[in-house]
Formats: sequence, structure tokens, C-alpha cells
Amino acid sequence: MSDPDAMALGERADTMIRTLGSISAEPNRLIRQFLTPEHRAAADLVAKWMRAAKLDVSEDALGTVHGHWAGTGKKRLLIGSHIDTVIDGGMFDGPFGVVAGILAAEHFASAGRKLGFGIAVLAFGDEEGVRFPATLASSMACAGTFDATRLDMADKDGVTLRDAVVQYGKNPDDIAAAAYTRDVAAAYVEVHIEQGPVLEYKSQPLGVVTAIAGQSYLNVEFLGEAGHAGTVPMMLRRDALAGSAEVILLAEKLARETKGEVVATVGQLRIPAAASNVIPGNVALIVDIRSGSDAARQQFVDQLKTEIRAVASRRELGLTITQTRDVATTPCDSVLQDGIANAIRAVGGEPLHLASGAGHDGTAMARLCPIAMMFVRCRGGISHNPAEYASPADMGLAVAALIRFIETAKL
Ligand code: HGY
Ligand code: MN
Ligand code: MN
Repeated sequence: MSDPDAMALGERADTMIRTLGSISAEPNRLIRQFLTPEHRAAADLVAKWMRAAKLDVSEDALGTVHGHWAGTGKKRLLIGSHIDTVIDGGMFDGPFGVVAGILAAEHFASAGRKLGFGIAVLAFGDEEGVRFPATLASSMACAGTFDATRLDMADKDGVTLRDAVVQYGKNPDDIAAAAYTRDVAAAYVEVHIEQGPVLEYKSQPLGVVTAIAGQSYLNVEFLGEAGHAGTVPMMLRRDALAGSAEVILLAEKLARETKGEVVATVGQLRIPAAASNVIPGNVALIVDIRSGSDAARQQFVDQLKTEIRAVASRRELGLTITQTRDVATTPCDSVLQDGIANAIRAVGGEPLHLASGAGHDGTAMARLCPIAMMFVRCRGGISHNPAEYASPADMGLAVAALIRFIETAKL
């Protein structure tokens, strides 16, 4: 078998990612949400690539596309990532992990080379969690941990996950069949852009992920009193948006005080009756809280909840706080980390070990089997932004390293 040509692999990856990146709900920005026509089109394209790579292709009831190259034993190395995007996102976040898996599997399949284990490439459709309130549904289904009560969750148009599955042409009763069994799933590996500035700062193309940060989501809703912007004196107002603004600045201030241990973001604000001449009576926001330390994250959540209650009391606002996410930090398997590190060395890199502040499908897959992640440098650390970019050279090195990892893996 020939040694992988990293540059050629990188060019192919770039072309595939740009083709996939052209599939969007809107012409001028990238939006590809779970179980939408754009997801369907992207899944069909990925399936076509998998078949061209000589993989056996199937699709489960939550839309995950599976491309399988059989080995001599029943165990499989799962390699995957997601093909859904945030709103106005970048085209590399997710798709590169799927493309890398297809190109790596193709390296063996096209040579007819059977390994001691099979390779299953997975294209998940719900990692960003933009359409429905919760996330990771498709990887949870593959991990066998999908909670069927989530089928009643609705998107902003009131479409439940159950209805969306049926509209996508699947049967919700078949979701459980998506699960891999522990005796088959030997390990899960995900290749992903770093989405941060560290690799670029250290002038390294590739990195080894040590853990995926834990996440807490606080859905906060203030209930004040809508009123005329011109007639209500300032001291008589119960302004739900002013209260929300205090919370946004509080989250930022408290996170800064942790000196990097915790990050907090409010990226979504809902003002149902927004108008410039109306005092906002009802406002909802989501606080996204991340940390590599579960204790620090919990302490931050408790502190922020106390402060939010004080804002509501001071401003005489009604308040509901619902915690919609509480995901523990997910460690990557140390033996797999060593395998990734050795593979990075084999392609000329110096493996930098770093934690992931971003969430990934690996968090769900870690409930099934040991996981590992390989990071690829991205320009300026920019992500969740159309300026997101990874070079063909770095992507080619990542695919070559993934191939090397597969060749040397003891599963
Ligand atoms: O939010 C995250 O970290 C991931 O991009 N969904
Ligand atoms: Mn991602
Ligand atoms: Mn993302």
C-alpha cells in the first residue's frame, strides 16, 4: 500500500468541504439544521462519497449516515463528526471530521486491505443543537443513550422532534436500532478543527485533545410589565430587557473573575413583543457556561443563579431559571491519546495536548466506548463564523495522521 499523500488528501478534503458548504437553507450564509431538506441533501452527498470510497452505507432513524469498511473481526473503530451547522457558521466545523473519516477509510477500502477491526464513519446531524432545545440526539442514538422523551421537544415553529423524524422519512420507533453495542464499538475518534487559537499560536498543525469541557445551560426568563416608552416614568418601570442586560454583564464579569477557569456567553436573547417604543415586558435568554472543571462550573452556576435572583428582586421582575444542560467534562482515553500523539509525530508534527472548550459528539460517544480527538489548526482560532478556515496542508496532515493511527491501533 502506498504512503498517504498528505497534500493530495488535503486538497481533496478542501474540495469536499466546500461542496458540502454550498448546501444551505440560505444563499448568502451557511445554515444546515437537523432533519431539514438541507440535512437531507448533505446526507445524500456524504452517502455518495462513502459509496465511492467502497464503504457499505446505511442511515439510521435520526439521520446519521454510516459508512462501513469491514475488518476481519467484529469490532469497529468509529470515526465521525457532524454535518449540521450553527447559523451563519463556518464550513469546516463538523464536516472536516466526516471527510477525514471517509478519506482515511478509503485508504484501506480502495486497497482491499482488511484490518483486525472494521471502520465505521459516522455523519451526525444534531451536534450544534440549533433547531431543537437539546443537542447530540443523533450521536446519543448511536451510543444507545437517546432519551425518547426528547421526541416531544419542539423547534421554534412548534414542530416536535418526533414529527421532524417522520417528515424526514424515518420511524421514531427505529431510533433504538441505531445503537452500537459495546462488544462492537471498540473506540470513537473525531478529527475536528480546534476552534481556538492555541495550535496556531504554538505553530503546530495538529493537537491531541485531553478532554471535552463540561457545559451548563441556564434558560432565564424575566417577566416585567410592557408599557409605553414615552409615558412611563423611569422609576415606575419593570423593564425585562434592562434586567436581562444586567444578567448578560454579570455573566461576563463573574466569568472574567475566574481567570480562565470558566467561560460564559449569552448568544441568544428572545423578545417576543419587541418594538422600539415598548418597554419590554417579557425577555428570555440562555447563558452558555463551560469549564474543564466540573466543580468550578457548578460553583459558577450557583453563584450566577443567586445574582440573577437578586436582579429580579431589585427590579420587581418575575423570574424563571431552567437548567437545560448539565454535561460533565469528558476525558479522552489516555491510550488512544498516545496513539493520536504517535500518529502526529509520524507525520512530522509535535503533538500538543489541549482541552476542548467546544462541545463535540465525542461527549455522547464516550458513554459507549473510549474516545479520542485530534485537533487541526484553524486560522485565527475563528469558528462559528463564516471566516472559519483550515488549510489543505493541515487537513492533509490530519488525514495522514488518522490513517497512521488506524494502521497502528490495537483495538
Ligand atoms: O457549542 C459547542 O461547543 C458546539 O460547537 N456545538
Ligand atoms: Mn463541531
Ligand atoms: Mn460547532
